[in-house]
Amino acid sequence: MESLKKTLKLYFVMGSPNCDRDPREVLREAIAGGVTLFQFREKGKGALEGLEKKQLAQDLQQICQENNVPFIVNDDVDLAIEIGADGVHIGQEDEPVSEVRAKIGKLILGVSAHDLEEALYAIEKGADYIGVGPMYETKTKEDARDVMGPNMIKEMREAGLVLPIVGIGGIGTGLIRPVIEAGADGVAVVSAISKSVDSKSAAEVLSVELTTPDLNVESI
Ligand code: TZP
Ligand code: MG
Repeated sequence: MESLKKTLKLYFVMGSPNCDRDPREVLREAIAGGVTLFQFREKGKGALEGLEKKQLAQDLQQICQENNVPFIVNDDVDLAIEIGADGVHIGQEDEPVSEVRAKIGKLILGVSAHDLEEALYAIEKGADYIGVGPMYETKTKEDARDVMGPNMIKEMREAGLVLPIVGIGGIGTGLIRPVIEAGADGVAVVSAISKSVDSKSAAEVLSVELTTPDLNVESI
């Protein structure tokens, strides 16, 4: 569990609809900037399907493998198994957690949870970590729930939840510390890295903020 917590520190989530250029290039830069985990989330307008989706998944997986960054697939459990991904991330509207756990065996299983009840249920059914969000306003996920803020993570910790937690939604420069201070082990980020013209620097700035507790971001 401790090693997963470290791996979750700077979790980059992305698919081709989140990029203004080749996702392979974006991922290479993001990893060079310090991303510790990657999730392939091929969703939204213009998302690839079928063989094209599989090809992109495998290209991104290879980049992760070359750099020792674990590769997680969003939603598509069959694709994850087929290509030998390191794990799967599912939401509340996807296949039941216990069924996914049965299918993927020991692979990493992440589940999105929006309150304590959903989190406890996911853990009971076999989740390895919980994604909680949206922390802040986001334009990336069309059907995102209302902003809950870092306080939801604090509530989960206060209720005794010890499993790894990652905060997601609207996270960018200057917004990381409240999420970590609320009890998250890491942050999951889409656009702050994927939409940057320099994804390496974008990831570097976030990574510095993650590892420097008293950093005054105004001073960078
Ligand atoms: N789940 C909750 S918010 C979100 C997801 C996938 C999107 C986060 O994207 P961004 O660009 O980091 O706000
Ligand atoms: Mg989903």
